[in-house]
Amino acid sequence: MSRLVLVLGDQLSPDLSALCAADKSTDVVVMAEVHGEARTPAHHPQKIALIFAAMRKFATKLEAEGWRVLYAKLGDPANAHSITGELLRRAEETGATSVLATTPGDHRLMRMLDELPLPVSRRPDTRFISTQKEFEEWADGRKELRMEFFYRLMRRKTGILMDGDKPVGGKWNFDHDNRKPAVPDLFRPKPPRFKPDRITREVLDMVGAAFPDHFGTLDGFSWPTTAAEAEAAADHFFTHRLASFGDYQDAMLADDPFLYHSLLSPALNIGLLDPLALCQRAEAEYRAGRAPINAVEGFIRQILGWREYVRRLYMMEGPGYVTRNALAHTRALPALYWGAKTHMSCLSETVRQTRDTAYSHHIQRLMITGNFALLAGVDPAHVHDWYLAVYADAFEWVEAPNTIGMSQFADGGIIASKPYVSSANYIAKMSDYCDGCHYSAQAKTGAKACPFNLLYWHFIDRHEARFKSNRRMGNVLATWRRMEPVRKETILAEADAFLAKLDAGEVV
Ligand code: FAD
Ligand code: DLZ
Ligand code: SF4
Repeated sequence: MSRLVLVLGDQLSPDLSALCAADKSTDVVVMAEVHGEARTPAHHPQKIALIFAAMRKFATKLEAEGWRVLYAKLGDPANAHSITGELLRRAEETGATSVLATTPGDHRLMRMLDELPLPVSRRPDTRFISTQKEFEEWADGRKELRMEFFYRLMRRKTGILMDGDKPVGGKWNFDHDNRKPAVPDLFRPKPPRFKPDRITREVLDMVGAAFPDHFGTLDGFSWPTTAAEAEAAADHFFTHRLASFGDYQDAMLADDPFLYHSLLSPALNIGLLDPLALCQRAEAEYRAGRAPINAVEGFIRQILGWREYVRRLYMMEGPGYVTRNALAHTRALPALYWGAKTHMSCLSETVRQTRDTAYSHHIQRLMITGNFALLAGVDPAHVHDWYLAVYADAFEWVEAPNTIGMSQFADGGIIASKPYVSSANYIAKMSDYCDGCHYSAQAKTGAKACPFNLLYWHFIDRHEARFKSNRRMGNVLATWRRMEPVRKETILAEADAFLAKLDAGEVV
């Protein structure tokens, strides 16, 4: 009796557990482009195009390897427009009586599969370096689940950047060396662009026509859509950009949004690259003397540390995680996140770049869009929906811990030991956004006062009671308490006036 083998849009890996467990001669692979996924939430058109183009090419590859693949294109008249609808349709069509699946990356789809009126055999997703058991044993009984300690466990487990039982370079973490601002440099190597081939062009046309209302442009689409292209992108990064990755990891430049970042997350998250192989390659660059330890450790920590940690935490915390709101924030997401005009140059640049490329790097996500939403008290569920929709690499298992936990402190401090909030100082130091901004990063009050300066103290004032026992917030709270009462009143009144304008939809 044949089974249906489900391959989702972010499961495009030859070693997918469901494929490994299936039998080519009897089982049938099911893949489907569906509105149910593309509109949950309304994803950036580049992200939809990336997934559909990569799915079509992966399906062709599976067929060439002898698999029978039933592939539904978005425009097929019989398309059931949901993953479960497609499985039921294909079961009827083929007479298959059960489904073999690799556990999906979000709780929503797991539940949908659990509710399918067909037996579903779910295999663990083995495309990670850690296991869920390993994480949960590590987490068991710990008061705090800090990434840094799980990362060390992963270093020891894999032997990556280890000399015997000691970390290479004598330290586990070189983050302190990774805070240099950048200056414009015309000769900085640019990430490679992958010119759309015939299949990608067909998908781009279709996506443009099917989702005209989604935020984001398709022009300039150049994401890798096959494993071979993704390997070429990785190769370019390791050869030309890894060595400076560490120094400029936190820097932001309006006209050079990618700097030395790898841009590998979309390909990695849909399964075109293997995380362990990327870490091993980075280590090889260090061992060969081609990249310094601060760059290589910094890069490896993001994948072996953060990526593994957030995956495991998301799975452990369960479906309720995305609804957490520890700071009880309720403001609606301001229209400027969808491109409405703003005088704040850091936000308008980051949102513009997001619209044009479906990408921004970590510090833009954390310290510009995330920081502003947190300071302004935006409902974390709205912030979560935005991040999940607008980035090509966004899948709930990785996006939600970063947004709900790291960025919005909405999990009450599971991931971050203190909220990632900052005034304009940090943005002025790490970027060139403030040059020529309508506001002044130095002005703390008055018409030109940077909104980040006003909202920073507004946030501290609102949450003083909550953070009074947090040692890492001690200095900030003490500064606020010591400030002249008149000055405090001015800051709070100006911040309130700013928020009122924001809520009224005025240009701020
Ligand atoms: P690089 O800077 O080159 O880093 C190398 C790789 O490390 C990335 O490709 C990525 O796979 C991994 N990585 C780096 N930081 C993290 C992290 N914090 N968590 C997990 N993996 C990490 N990353 C996603 O992949 N998907 C998301 O939906 C996502 N949402 C985010 C939301 C917020 C609010 C924040 C603050 C961060 C989010 N990140 C997310 C993490 C990070 O911003 C992106 O992984 C990174 O910007 C991807 O660009 P890159 O490939 O050039 O990364
Ligand atoms: C993100 C996404 C989109 C936009 N479209 C599809 C699709 O049409 N078909 C599909 O199989 N997968 C798609 N995906 C990826 C799924 O949403 C993803 O598998 C789940 O969110 C779990 O990570
Ligand atoms: Fe952003 Fe303030 Fe700098 Fe303007 S002055 S770019 S709003 S941090």
